[in-house]
Amino acid sequence: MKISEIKVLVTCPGRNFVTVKIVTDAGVYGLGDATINGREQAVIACLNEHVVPCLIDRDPQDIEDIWQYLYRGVYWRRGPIGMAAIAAIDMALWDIKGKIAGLPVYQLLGGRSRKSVTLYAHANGETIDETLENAAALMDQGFKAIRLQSAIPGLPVTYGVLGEQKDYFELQGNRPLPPEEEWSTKKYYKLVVELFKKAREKFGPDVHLLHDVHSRLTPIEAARLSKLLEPYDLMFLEDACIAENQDSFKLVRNHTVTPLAIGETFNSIWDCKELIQNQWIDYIRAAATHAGGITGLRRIIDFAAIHDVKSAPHGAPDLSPICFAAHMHLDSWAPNFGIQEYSGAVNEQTAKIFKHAHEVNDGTAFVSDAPGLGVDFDEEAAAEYPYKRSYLPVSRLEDGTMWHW
Ligand code: KDG
Ligand code: MG
Repeated sequence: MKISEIKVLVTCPGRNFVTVKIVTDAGVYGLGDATINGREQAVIACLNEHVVPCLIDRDPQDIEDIWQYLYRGVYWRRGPIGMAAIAAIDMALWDIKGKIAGLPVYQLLGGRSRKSVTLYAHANGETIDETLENAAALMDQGFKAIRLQSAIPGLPVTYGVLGEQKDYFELQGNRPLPPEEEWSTKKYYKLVVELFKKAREKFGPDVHLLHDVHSRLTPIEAARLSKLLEPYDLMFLEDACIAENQDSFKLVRNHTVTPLAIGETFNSIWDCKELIQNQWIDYIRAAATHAGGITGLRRIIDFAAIHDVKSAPHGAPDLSPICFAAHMHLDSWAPNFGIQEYSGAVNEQTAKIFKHAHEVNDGTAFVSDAPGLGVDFDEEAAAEYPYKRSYLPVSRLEDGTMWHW
């Protein structure tokens, strides 16, 4: 069997998605997600110019060799662009292998470790009361784990809370440039501790509560927050601070028993080796699209398993339904699966393009038994929504200093 064609397709049904379609001479094709929010064209160029020409006429069944060829065989290893390109090719090859075998990908990984995949949903609000009302509505739908984010009084925009705006696209208006957001740790501490105090008062001890700091704190500030939140028993605190220097998490860890999670921007096992082997974190949140596909993420999950770290893959709306499917197969298989992030159903336009039979019910996802990843891509429907340039925001401290977003 040979790879006869590889298409790199971009569509914007509300936000940009980059999809790779590998076509074989046997007529079977596979799909992969290569979306990097705000850097889509860089991945497209990397794939079209540097990756696709090397793969034509190769055997699509050689998943491991192709992964090594694109990773080890390239002098400029790692990095988000190169690893997203590898990821999309890798997912598409697993999709093809499943279709040839007539098996869903989770069977190729070793079979299921559980019947279904527990999800955590997002409750966001302009006020604490609104956030808690939204959380109550999610609990009524069956969600047993909920991420709480609430607007910070005194700051014009807060991460995760967009109010009337549906997403960052709308914040950018007709002149797409990165919107600027302001940050104050002092104002945040007060709000977030109050949020979790009220949440426990209202919901009691059983529901799993989570929170994403989105890397806005320094390591010692992160340690302080983790400690302040201890009485409210979080399932995990996400991205408490940046971990480019992985030692930062040693500092946080040494001050708290609040479980810690990180990893959505990681590209390979080398971004989290110390975090995992020193057990400074409890959940690794890497995504198949950004960490080298199913092959790359499976390696991270296996390494995490022997250090008692659980998987909790990224599930933001800027990962396409193909990535979500790849995660559900990994989640179904992984012996050390923790929880899957779920940011809600996709919009109608996206559902028209990415068709699948995976189901979400009662706060739980059920992976489809269709061969491969179980997602199809309607190229005609996708062509109705052309690419639109878009950026994520940037963040500054109140005195104007550039800060982490
Ligand atoms: O592109 C950025 C988003 O993926 C990110 O802000 C989402 O932090 C995120 C999360 O936890 O889903
Ligand atoms: Mg996050």
